[in-house]
Amino acid sequence: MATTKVDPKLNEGDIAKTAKTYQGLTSQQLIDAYRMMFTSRRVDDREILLKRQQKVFFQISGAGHEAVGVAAAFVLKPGYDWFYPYYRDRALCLALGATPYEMLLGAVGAADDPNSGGRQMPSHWAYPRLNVVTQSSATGTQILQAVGCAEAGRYLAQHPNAARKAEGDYRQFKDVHFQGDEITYVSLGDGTTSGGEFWEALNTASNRRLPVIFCVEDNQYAISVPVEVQTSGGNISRLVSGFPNFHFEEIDGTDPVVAYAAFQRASDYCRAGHGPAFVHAHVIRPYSHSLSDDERLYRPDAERQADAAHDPVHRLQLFLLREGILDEKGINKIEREIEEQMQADTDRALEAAVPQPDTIYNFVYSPDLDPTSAAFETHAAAPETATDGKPSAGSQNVNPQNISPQNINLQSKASPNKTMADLINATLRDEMRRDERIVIFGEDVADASREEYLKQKLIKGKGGVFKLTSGLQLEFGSDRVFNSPLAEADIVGRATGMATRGLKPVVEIQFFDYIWPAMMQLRDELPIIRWRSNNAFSAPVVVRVAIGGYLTGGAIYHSQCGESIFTHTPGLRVVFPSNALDAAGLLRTAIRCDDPVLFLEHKRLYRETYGRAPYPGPDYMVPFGKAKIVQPGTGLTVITYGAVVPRALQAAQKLEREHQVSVELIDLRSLNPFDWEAIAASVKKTNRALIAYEDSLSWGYGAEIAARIADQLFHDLDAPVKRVAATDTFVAYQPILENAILPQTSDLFRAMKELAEF
Ligand SMILES: Cc1ncc(C[n+]2csc(CCOP(=O)(O)OP(=O)(O)O)c2C)c(N)n1
Ligand SMILES: [Mg+2]
Repeated sequence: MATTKVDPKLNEGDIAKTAKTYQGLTSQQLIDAYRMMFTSRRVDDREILLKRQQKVFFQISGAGHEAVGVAAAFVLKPGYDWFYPYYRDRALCLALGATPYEMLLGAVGAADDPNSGGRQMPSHWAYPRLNVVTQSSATGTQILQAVGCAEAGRYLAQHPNAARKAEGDYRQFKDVHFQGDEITYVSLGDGTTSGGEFWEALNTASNRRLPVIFCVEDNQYAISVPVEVQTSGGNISRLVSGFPNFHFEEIDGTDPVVAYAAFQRASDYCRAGHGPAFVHAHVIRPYSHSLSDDERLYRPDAERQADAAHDPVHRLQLFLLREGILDEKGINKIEREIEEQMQADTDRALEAAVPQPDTIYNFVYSPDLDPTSAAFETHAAAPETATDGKPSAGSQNVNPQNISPQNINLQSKASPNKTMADLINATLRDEMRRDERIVIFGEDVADASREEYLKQKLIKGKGGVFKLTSGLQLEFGSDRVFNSPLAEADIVGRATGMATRGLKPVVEIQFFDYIWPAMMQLRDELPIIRWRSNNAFSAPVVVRVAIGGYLTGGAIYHSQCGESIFTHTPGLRVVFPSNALDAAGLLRTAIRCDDPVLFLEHKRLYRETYGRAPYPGPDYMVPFGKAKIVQPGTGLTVITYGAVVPRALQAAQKLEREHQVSVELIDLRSLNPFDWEAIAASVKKTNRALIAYEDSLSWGYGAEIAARIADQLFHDLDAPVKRVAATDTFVAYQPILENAILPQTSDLFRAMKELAEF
């Protein structure tokens, strides 16, 4: 065992009587470790007391997990490495540099709580100065984000210019820093290893040899469910041992010396670029799951007492005494100092200002960049000045008889008018040229993962099942455009981690129908990172999604809509263009803005004759929240978007031709935010409103618009507010059924006529 000199900082009484080191830990470090671990335990105890006094509102402890956290913090570097801890990592955060006072601010929900400003439960750590990234209560969502964080570090090291600031878009407000050899730490409980995202994260980290330390803090229980129910065979190390490229450790996580040595080996391995590490730390949980749980209901006394014998705080205390590093006086002195400071911190925290109710809307969206503003309203370049009007995605119309993407002909026609597919591809290309922070990934989006085939010109490449990303890998390289595994949570979770570091992932979900594995990330993570961290972190990802029906044969799983599920999520911008020009302008706004955006692309419109346009140039933008009046009218207002726009236009033209009723047709273009002013102005003029949408009728997007009109324009109405939408079923395969299910031009015509005649 190596020896070093006793640290001169040690006072007499606290004195280390030995110059030994313990797996590289000096006596002073062990004393510091004790200080941290004891502090962590005492913050828990204090919060528990405050909870019983009803001065705080929730408590979850890190008790029993202190040693492993302190050991990790001693090895890794705050503000240099990155941390995705979970709620038991109080000791880790303290040892990284968070203070007990800051933690108590979180417990009372103070305005100055650095974790969330009183928005999250205590122990949901976020310390930007330490690179501790905001986390949620959802077990396991942090793991894929940590993988994305590590990928971002590697990407930035290879593309250092991407870190530069730039004016005029989100980059102005996003500081990016990287080290080149940083490690991302992520922790989770034994129960959390049961979730799919854990396995997706391990798979990707392994495959890409990412510098991530996965720390499983195995306290044998997930609330009341024991580990053998979660994990086949009861030991997670055994199950993951086959992942290639990993360094594995299985340790007694109640022993800081053992844990320190394990983290040292793990970090050496990761920093050297060999790949990820897996530290399986056996720990204890002496305080029940949380204060809402009483473990005596499911754990007998004998089991709890056996656990208590491994209490890491007591063990280290005994170790320090036994090794003669501290004597009893020294221990008492440390503990007394901590208690005194705790009292002072508690008194201060209890007097801290609470957040004001009128702050609740702060940071739902970026406070810096407003995508509805005039800055995002630019004009199309004259066709000849457009830099790139001929992307490799084709202009051939989709044969509605066959939605199989492979059957789409890719030959561009000579016409200057391009399809929506063309213009989305061209916009992606120009934005990637302009902004090196953009990376594109998703299922099948690359031209070819086996890039040697491309280099040898053996193949043309794929570039998306609908060809929207065609040619981008060829131009920008395989580290900027690449395929993901077939796992939607993997796509969105990693993108979220990357965006937190400052990259701009523009990811693709191949079919809206398959977005649901990513739903936890899309609902509980991506849109809420800014709000829940009180603006300390943000993740302005663009998620492009092919959506919608009218495909003749699309059936249930290639025709779904469901946009209202996402417009119901605060923090997420949702746009849904109906034509090529709007798609280009809205996509550019989505990429340059500072909020996460769900960009819905209707498959039926990708290559439709309706709505083609020349490429509007590399700076064309359409602001969010601004509807387009497709045609003005006075007889009634039709509010719609997406693939219903051309159908409603046909119906409106027929109504005018046959019944001389002029219809004002509004294409909302963006659904959150939406253009209430345009709706209100129109309904005040026509006094009649019909909302038409492709999704099933009940609880759909139009329900909200109808309710607003009824509420705020009641006195302007001459007729009930009407809706036309799909039936309350999924979309069927047989075309006769599909026609009956989805709103058709004839349905729209009938509803418009009835409303006009009311
Ligand atoms: C996705 C999800 N499901 C359920 C819960 C409720 N819940 C909170 S903690 C927990 C148990 C977690 O157990 P484990 O991963 O072993 O961590 P431990 O609390 O034991 O440290 C559960 C079920 C949650 N937060 N998230
Ligand atoms: Mg557990």
